[in-house]
Amino acid sequence: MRIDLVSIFPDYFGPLDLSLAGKARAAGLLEVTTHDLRSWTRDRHHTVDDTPYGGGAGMVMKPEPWGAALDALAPPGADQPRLLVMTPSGRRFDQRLAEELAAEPWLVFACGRYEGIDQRVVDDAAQRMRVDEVSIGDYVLNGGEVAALVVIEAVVRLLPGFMGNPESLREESHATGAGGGLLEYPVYTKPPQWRGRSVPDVLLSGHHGNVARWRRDQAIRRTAQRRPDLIAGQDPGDWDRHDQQVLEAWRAEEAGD
Ligand code: JFB
Repeated sequence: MRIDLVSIFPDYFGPLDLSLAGKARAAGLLEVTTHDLRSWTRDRHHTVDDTPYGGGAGMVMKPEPWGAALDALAPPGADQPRLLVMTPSGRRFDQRLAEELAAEPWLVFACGRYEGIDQRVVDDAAQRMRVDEVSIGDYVLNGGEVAALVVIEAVVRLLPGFMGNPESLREESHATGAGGGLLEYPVYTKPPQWRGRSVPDVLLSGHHGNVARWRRDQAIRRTAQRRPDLIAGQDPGDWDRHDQQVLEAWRAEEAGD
């Protein structure tokens, strides 16, 4: 996969040389290039912002440098990337979108600052490439750089050949597909006693069936407690009688009976 990142703060992307994305790059699965938007300005002061039409607070990113950047990275008529424009008013990023993006050969991230990018940049690019305006969640950041790092980390670990064991991807919280959509069970390691707290006996029992059942019970109880929205979205075909009983027992406990 090829990734291009455009920003006025390309130094934000330093972490991509480390750990996850760093490994993927070393393995030749990923090629990342960062770009300074100001290199596509033409005035002496390398201006990238201006006051908003219609008035209001803050500044807006001018369309010309963004248009020149996208034309340089993806000349009209040549192969086109999928463009991700990070914005608090975008489509919510989730595991489904991460999986979709992991199947793309080429992503370009537009990371704005100030009050965002002149909307005509998105509308113009969409005439020749797939464009998604994407948000990583309902909170306010100062710019798109950190959001792009979040998306890249979620996508890169899904690249075929990146993870040693694809089984480990299937069991995770927010995994999609059959059996997915529950939060993960709690995990423990040695020592068996720590500060007066024991590891649950079943995990030391060596009884794999009981371990699997206990973990599923814990996943159901945790999900009901923390993310009732995920319980509502479960496929009834994935739930057996015992699962249903665990959920009912949890609800009874919560109700105090
Ligand atoms: C992304 C950004 C700003 C308008 C602009 C560019 N989940 C998220 N929260 N905030 C952002 C985001 C994502 N993805 C985000 C790009 C930009 C925020 N800003 C600042 C703040 C409020 N309204 C500029």
